[in-house]
Amino acid sequence: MLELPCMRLLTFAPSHFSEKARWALDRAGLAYTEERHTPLLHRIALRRVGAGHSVPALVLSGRVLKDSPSILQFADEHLPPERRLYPQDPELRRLVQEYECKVGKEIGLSVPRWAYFYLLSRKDLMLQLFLPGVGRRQSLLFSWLLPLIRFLMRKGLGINPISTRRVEARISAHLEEAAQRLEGGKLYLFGDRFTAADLSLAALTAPLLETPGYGGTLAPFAELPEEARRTVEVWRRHPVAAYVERIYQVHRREF
Ligand SMILES: N[C@@H](CCC(=O)N[C@@H](CS)C(=O)NCC(=O)O)C(=O)O
Repeated sequence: MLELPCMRLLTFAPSHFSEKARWALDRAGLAYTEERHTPLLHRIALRRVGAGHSVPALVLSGRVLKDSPSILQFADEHLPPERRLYPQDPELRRLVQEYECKVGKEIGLSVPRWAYFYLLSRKDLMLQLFLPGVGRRQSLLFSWLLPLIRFLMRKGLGINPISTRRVEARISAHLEEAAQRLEGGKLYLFGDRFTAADLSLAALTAPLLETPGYGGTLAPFAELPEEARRTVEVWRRHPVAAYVERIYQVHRREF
């Protein structure tokens, strides 16, 4: 394992964007300390290190990487050419980067909006999801401030029944498109190797599918309302679910 001084990865326990970053750092064999925070209170820690307003953020000595694509690119610099996440071929590299950005918008940003519609009002599930690994003081504060945090998150993310149907349709459409890309028994989204595109699609959909090996916390399926369970069941039967499971089995711990 390569030791670079002072690497800290700031995350939320259930965050799939954080899982993306963890996966790439693990793949590159880079040692880091994960520091978990909770929504809204995380902004204090991020401001202190000069990051943006979202997790993951990777704090290195002298600089901060403020989002998952820059963390993947940094990790990639520490991988041998045959295990890189971004292809050497410029055209293929462009396609992979374009896809990483697209799946971040269409699945990445939609998953929390969809899930919070069902979870925000459940204090027990919110604490179960967000508190593992968080410091004692922040845990108490999060638990105490949850009604306010819930209100601000609902308002800030525009969570309501109509937006929930909209993000649900966006997730389903993206899964369809990915399935088409994989048609004909293709193992990977681009070219014949595992790339940042596969890592991104797998990490960002895994919490919806409860894929074995997912490194973040998950809301227990049985605790979800019936309506949410029905949607998740449809997604779990989608051909992309089997692809995500295989990508996790083969590539999540291959180092
Ligand atoms: N484009 C960013 C998106 C990260 C993102 O949306 N993170 C969520 C958690 S999964 C977050 O920090 N939300 C809180 C906020 O934006 O205040 C990335 O790829 O890292």
